Amino acid sequence: MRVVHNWISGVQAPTSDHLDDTNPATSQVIARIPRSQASDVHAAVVAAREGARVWSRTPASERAIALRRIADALEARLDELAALESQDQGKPVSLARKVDIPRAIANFRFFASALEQETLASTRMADAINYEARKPIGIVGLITPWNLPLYLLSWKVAPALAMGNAIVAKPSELTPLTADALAGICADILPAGVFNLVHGLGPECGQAIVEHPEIKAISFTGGTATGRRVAATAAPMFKKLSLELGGKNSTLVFADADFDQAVAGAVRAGFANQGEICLCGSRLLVQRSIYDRFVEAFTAGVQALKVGDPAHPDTDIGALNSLAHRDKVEGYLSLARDEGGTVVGGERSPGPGAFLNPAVVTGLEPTCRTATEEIFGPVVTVHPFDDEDQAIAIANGTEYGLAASVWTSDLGCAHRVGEALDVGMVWVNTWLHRDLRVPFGGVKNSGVGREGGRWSMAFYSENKNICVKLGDRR
Ligand code: TXE
Repeated sequence: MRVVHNWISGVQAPTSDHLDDTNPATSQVIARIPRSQASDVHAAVVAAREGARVWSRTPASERAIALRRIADALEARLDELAALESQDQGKPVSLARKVDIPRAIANFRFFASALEQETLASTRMADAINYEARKPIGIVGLITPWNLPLYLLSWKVAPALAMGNAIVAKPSELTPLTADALAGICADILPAGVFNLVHGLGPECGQAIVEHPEIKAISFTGGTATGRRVAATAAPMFKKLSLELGGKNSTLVFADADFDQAVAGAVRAGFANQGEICLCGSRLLVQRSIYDRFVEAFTAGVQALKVGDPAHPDTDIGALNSLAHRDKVEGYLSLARDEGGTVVGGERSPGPGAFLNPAVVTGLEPTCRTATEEIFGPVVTVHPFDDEDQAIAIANGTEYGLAASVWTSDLGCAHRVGEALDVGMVWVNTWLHRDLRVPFGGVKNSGVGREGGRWSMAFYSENKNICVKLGDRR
């Protein structure tokens, strides 16, 4: 049984109360983690004060070196971390090894380079020069969810460190293990107090981070309902806030798309990571002329996905993140039937784990609850459309606005639809094809703000303008 502690001031800090951490594929308790309270968060903030003082004075070139050392340390333990992530989250170890951990490594290397390459603007007046300067915020709070644990934690930690901040971070209580490993790596590389990790429940530990007066910025990724609570606390305190929330993303397939490419793309978009990615394409919109043929091919592709032991190299779909989450997803399958849908798949697998076969749902109105609420599991609803306008109207017909993918061979259609969709990110003839320089984030109930590249650099720093009056001619 692994015993996980908080990491405060570069050392493990035990706490009195604990929570069990379970492997969702076996329902076995694999670790005990702290159930931290406000006092633990405050201890982390006290450590972060000293961390912020030292780190903000550390030259950018040295900060970049530290980020690269963290990346190297993660890379050296890639297989171990992939196995840990898979055991903790339920995802196939092949996915963790190919995506989650390599992306965490890339996050640190990317922001080390971004920091070294950054130049700031100056603006010339007739009798003065303005120049921009960046300052660290000080102590930032990072709160992350259970679907892509190290991928998303590193996405926030790397730029926060690059910009000279100290951190108080809280991973999801459901997936604490790779965060614990990262904290141990940081303890060996960063000055004491720069990276502090506290584990615990959202309403107790997470809330304490959001409301701590010395934590001046919050970057949160999680559900929309929780994001609303985080914003309600942080906004009156005038904290910088970045919210990456839920999604109910459409995959739009036009009749002129490359059929096989679109089928494969729609299957991947719908079911990667068990459908537990905020960017997953959980609403499949198909032009009517190819609808029947596409549904048949798509369903065959979904049924060919191998559901099973996340540790097995051939597994495509592992366990959902918890039995409770599986119950939530099953609740939506029942709702789908109640709303008149036909469900193919969605059966439980025998055994103690939170396994669920992927489900394809047809026959639903695109405005029904199943087709507009975030399920966050291996469930895709399929809907026909006649033309671009109808496809855009259906795709924009949810409270979310995170992402979409458009499959067509007509560039005009791709641009018109891409521009008309009320989302933060559109992929054309691909999905989840990511360059770390581009902005990431959503609109409507999918969140506030953008992170990624220069957007992250700006979020995790305070921009200052200094205007220097030039002396009169002599
Ligand atoms: O997220 P939560 P959960 C969606 C998805 C999922 C739903 C809930 O629909 O079913 O959100 O998932 C911490 N103050 N997404 O329960 O509750 C919590 O401890 C401060 C989409 O995992 O939002 C965890 O560390 N923090 C999302 C983090 O917030 C609080 C990915 C996320 O937990 C808190 C995950 C509070 N009051 C879920 N309450 C995406 N966009 O990728 C909880 N937390």
